[in-house]
Amino acid sequence: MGEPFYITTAISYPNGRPHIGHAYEAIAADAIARFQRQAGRDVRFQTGTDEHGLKMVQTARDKGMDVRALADEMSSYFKAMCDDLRISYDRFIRTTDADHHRASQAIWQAMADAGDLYLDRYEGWYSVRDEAFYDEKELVDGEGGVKLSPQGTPVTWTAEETWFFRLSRYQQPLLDLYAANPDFIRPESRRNEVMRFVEGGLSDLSVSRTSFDWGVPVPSSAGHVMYVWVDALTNYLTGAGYPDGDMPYWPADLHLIGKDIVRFHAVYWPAFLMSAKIALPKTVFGHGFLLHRGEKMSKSLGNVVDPGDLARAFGVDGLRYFLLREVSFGQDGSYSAEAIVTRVNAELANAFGNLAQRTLSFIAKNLGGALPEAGRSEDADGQLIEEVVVACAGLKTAFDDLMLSQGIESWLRGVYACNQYIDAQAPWSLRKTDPERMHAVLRTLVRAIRMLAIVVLPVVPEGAGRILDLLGVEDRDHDAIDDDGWYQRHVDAGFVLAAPTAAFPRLEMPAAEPEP
Ligand code: ME8
Repeated sequence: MGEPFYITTAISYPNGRPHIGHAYEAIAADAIARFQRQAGRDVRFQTGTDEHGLKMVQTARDKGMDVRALADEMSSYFKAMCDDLRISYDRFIRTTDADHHRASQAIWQAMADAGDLYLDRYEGWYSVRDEAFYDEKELVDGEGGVKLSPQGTPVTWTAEETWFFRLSRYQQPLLDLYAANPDFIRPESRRNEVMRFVEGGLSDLSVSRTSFDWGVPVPSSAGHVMYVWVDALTNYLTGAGYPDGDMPYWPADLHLIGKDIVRFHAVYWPAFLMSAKIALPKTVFGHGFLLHRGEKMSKSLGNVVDPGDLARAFGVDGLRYFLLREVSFGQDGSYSAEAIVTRVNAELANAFGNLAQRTLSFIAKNLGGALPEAGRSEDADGQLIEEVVVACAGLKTAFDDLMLSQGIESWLRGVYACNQYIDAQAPWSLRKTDPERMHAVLRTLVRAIRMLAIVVLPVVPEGAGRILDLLGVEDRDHDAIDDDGWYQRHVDAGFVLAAPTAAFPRLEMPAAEPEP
């Protein structure tokens, strides 16, 4: 096993059903996890649901449901979404899990032992939607003079006795951390935002609540439950085995989250960990938001679509490919049915799917499925392989640096090079005139398709997996890409190709866009 690589998504609030933003984050994390597994890392991938807090209590009350029943039901939809989208998580954590309560109480105790917790009275603004406290100076005026959080959500005045965490103590240690580790917060724009915020000064943070009891009980403090973000952030440690054992996957390599919750992950979380004397995660990456036709998704606009419906309409691979290819990772992106259909048909179905389909069915039909022997090679063959090697290396370098769309662009350059090659070499016309040359061309194409299918597996695991299954390719790690001997060994082993079915079917424009 290689070096550990621990990657997490945010854990979602199960106060409603999952939406495309949740699907996007899970898909991006999954592509990175699959990529790192191929690179030989010992990957641990965690996702899940964040089930405590006032938002859950209020939603359950509005629905006339028991809060635990609401959490159970909605959490199951998030898990089903992950399974539908082929998210290869190792653990789907629920913050109501017993080991998570233990971990949360252990980190609380460690912060208390460090002298960082004290009891006082909290008076200030709270947004239930964001589950966040805000300073008066951060608020903005909404319609009719109502006060709104900087995220545009309603705030209410709260006053209660709570435990406080001495966040103010960590201003300088946090600034030192950002300065010493430029990759701690990515991308750069988010890093700058966080640095400005911390430079502005940090107030101590209220970290317990007494007005409701749906949370992790504070150790030795009857009537207090932890502020939901304290327990939510601790999920990453729970999944790593805290507080028992040697925690081989900690510190986390990557917390992948949306831009709206960077402050919690890049300010509060490292401060809690420093206080508890636990190693800090290496990178917090705040991805952008997904918009529908350029507009924010919201229940009131009626444009919140179930990701399961999108996957049924466009295929799991189609949806995954579109999201990772279209959105420059870290920035906001927009989707629509036309954009998905256009992109998937042009790049996945035509450029790559059709290349594989034409090549493999030609071999199945005309050579009885036997992979051609060497034939008579020409310079163009070596050139194509070289271009494909460069394209695959480009994807690897980009994915390693979380530049997902750029990685796919590099892969596409390899795919387009194959298309130009097949058009220029026209193996179909060589069949009668020059079979020796045709053999060399087909052989080159099979080698190129194998490499391109392996490297794109993290993005489109089903279709690329189907092509590799057809070709009888078992070894799918990065090492296999550069295995020049594969083809000949495979031929020598007498492999016979079956007639292929399309790995990436063309999409039809749906008569109506999947409805909310
Ligand atoms: O914030 N586009 O949960 P959540 C892209 N429980 N990403 C989006 C999005 C959109 N339109 N809308 C939301 C929470 N997200 C907390 C996290 S972690 C210890 C606790 C992202 O269900 C959002 O940024 O509101 C977050 O990363 C994730 O979906 C879950 O959001």
